[in-house]
Amino acid sequence: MSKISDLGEIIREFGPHLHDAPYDGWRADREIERMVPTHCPYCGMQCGLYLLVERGRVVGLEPRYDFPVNEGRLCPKGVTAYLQVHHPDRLLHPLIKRDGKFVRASWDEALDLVVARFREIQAKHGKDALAVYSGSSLTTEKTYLMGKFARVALGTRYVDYNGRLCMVSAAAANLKAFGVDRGSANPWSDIPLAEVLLIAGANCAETFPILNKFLWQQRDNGGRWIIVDPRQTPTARQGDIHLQLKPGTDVALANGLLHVIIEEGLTDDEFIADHTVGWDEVRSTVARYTPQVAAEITGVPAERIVAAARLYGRARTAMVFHARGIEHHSHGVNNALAYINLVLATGKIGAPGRGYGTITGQGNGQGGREHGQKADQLPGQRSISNPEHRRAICAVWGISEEDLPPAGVSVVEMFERMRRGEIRGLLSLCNNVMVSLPDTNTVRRTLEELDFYVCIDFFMSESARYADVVLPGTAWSEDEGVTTNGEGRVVKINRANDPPGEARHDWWIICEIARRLGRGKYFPFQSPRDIFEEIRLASRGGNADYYGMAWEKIEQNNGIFWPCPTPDHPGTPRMFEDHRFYHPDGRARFHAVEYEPPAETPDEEFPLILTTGRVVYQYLSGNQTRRIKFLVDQCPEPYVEIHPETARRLGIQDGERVRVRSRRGEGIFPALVTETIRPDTIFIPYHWPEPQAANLLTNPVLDPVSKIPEFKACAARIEKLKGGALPLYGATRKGASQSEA
Ligand SMILES: Nc1nc2c(c(=O)[nH]1)N[C@H]1C(S)=C(S)[C@@H](COP(=O)(O)OP(=O)(O)OC[C@H]3O[C@@H](n4cnc5c(=O)[nH]c(N)nc54)[C@H](O)[C@@H]3O)O[C@H]1N2
Ligand SMILES: Nc1nc2c(c(=O)[nH]1)N[C@H]1C(S)=C(S)[C@@H](COP(=O)(O)OP(=O)(O)OC[C@H]3O[C@@H](n4cnc5c(=O)[nH]c(N)nc54)[C@H](O)[C@@H]3O)O[C@H]1N2
Ligand code: SF4
Ligand SMILES: [Mo]
Repeated sequence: MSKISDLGEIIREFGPHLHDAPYDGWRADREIERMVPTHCPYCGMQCGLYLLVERGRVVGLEPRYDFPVNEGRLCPKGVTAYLQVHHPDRLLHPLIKRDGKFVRASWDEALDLVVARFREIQAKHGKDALAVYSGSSLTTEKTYLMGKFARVALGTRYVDYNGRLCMVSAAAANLKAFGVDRGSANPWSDIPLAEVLLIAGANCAETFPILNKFLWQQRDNGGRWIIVDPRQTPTARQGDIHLQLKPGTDVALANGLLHVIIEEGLTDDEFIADHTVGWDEVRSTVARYTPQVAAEITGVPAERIVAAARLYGRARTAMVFHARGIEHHSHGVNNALAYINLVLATGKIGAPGRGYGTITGQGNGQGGREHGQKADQLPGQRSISNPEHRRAICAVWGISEEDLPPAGVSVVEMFERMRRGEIRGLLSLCNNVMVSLPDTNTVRRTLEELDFYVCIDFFMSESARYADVVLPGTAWSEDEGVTTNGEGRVVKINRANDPPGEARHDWWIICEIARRLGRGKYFPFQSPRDIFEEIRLASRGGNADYYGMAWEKIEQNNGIFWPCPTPDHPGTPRMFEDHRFYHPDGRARFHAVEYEPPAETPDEEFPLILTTGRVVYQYLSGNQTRRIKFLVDQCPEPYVEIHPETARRLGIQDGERVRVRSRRGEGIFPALVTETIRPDTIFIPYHWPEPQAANLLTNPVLDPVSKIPEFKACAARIEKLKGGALPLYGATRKGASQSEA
């Protein structure tokens, strides 16, 4: 039988329903009893805000002027974030599925069932028959707990996290090039000091709106921007040079830029000689990428490539940033390495205004990839395959080395193993695979076939609907802990209200399952602070060293940048200042990379390139933002961006509903006919579930190193619907890509 007997009933009970600002939040006579300083739950900027508490309820928020990242600014998601807290859709008690329907259960009943089923599965199929899938919208304390829980409580090798869909290509490239993975080598306050910014595959205006504060300061100082994106995004429109490349061709573009920089004598030969390894191979590789060759592959005119190379190469100070546009590819790691080559060849790193960064996605995208919830990682950015690292962590955890499982596999590979029946049960916290994993049709079948699936969330997600047990966890305002923002700044999240109904803290739920599995002595935590204290010890001596931090110290300093190895250490806002990198010889590594096309390229049957991404008004799988009326009013549904030339050829009107099809699935979307996209490319924002999930179409092929899926390029076609589809204005018109930034 299907795992869901009545979807309508689930939606009626658990939403998504729309929720607007409660009127009494805005009464003139309201009595705010507390203003709790904390940070936005959404993106990696981690803007500072106060939650306003009245009679124990969060009734509003105010931006924090004292927090240097946002200085009183918030974006549309930030200002409405508090509406999640007492939202009518909140999950208030545990649910157990019986005959395809969710039935209310007590905590004892639900947890006993979880433990009994886990034991049964492991007894029958071995320890590795269970998998844990976690997230990075969690505090670092919880992310640490998830890695430890998988390895120590369940004893399974299978644990991974949603940063696998997000940051891992950049992380792998950083590790290869610099020997350490801190997304941004520089604090964002360096941005205004750069003469030139090169921003590749990042639509900051929509995805990191408050970063614009720094970007515009840089412009005010006379700075210039080079933007690399297949779409003329709100970010690209503000740029000086827009390199509107074909999706998936960044290596050719970056190699072409470096070719020109070498030709024009703009390399920093002293820096290359003193601080790097591998230059000769890179130089001979890029020799083949003349501007003409690069133009041929990327579709960007050769003279623009030359102009951009000169602008970046001649600048005294400059910074390179990239995000998922170059990383969500089957060659995502190579894409990032190609841009890092530019930075190293010109020595533009390690000084104010000279720098590099990948812009981290989720609120705790950085912290969530440091302390052991990655398939191959142990706390402190240690490797689970390194005997010395294993020894260090086993000593902290008090387990013997034989009991520490080996490396697991990435989430997409875990799902493959579920499909093959090797993994039979799944515990997930903080992700929504039915929207966010590629190839939704296969994901759905996999969830249907799992023996046992437990989901911890505070809203019923499209994935949780397939669970056997749903446990109500806590929203960000209900717990304490730390997150690390995209700069590497560790900040403190504070508690404003109690969990509603019978909802429990995520960390309590995990520790309680461990206790009931008989592993309680390894999880003695009474509070998140206890967990933080263990992270300090477990990260000590690792790359991401938090040993010198304390919650109070973090709050007093408006955050502390890691590494912070000793209690008297002030933290490290700017990495590589002395041009010492983290490889044993202190040198950074060049990597010669060749252009290779995406796994799927257009052909007669599927003649267009589909790329996917975001809009400013929705967040990730949308499980949090598709319930907030203001955000839904601005952008209620996905759409497909089509160039007017392509639309004309297919006879498609702006606003008309069309079918988009790929080798894996199809969906119906209103057409947004716009000149801002390349004629060979279409774009769909991915925040919605079936039947309008962009991921019904995407290709689950992985980068061989980082194992990130190719969300940003697959082959697709557009079909006109028979019977004439009604144009739909309004909804799509308000899509942020259409608005002037
Ligand atoms: N509003 C909002 N903000 C968010 C999020 C959200 O969901 N909503 N999510 C957060 C998270 S987790 C993340 S990871 C970040 C993501 O932040 P971004 O990476 O900025 O967001 P995307 O829209 O996924 O992709 C960025 C751009 O890549 C371009 N692109 C597509 N293919 C290519 C290519 O081959 N090469 C190049 N150079 N560019 C390409 C797209 O046109 C798009 O404009 O945003 C964070 N902030
Ligand atoms: N096609 C396509 N697909 C993509 C992308 C793309 O650009 N294109 N981007 C990818 C990227 S970069 C990312 S990061 C992923 C994100 O993909 P997911 O991580 O799967 O999506 P989220 O919406 O973040 O899911 C988080 C879930 O956990 C819940 N949650 C949030 N915080 C907490 C908490 O503190 N406690 C508990 N218990 N629950 C919590 C939310 O309600 C939500 O249901 O999507 C990826 N998928
Ligand atoms: S920029 Fe990011 S952290 Fe800041 S308010 Fe918007 S979503 Fe929140
Ligand atoms: Mo992300």
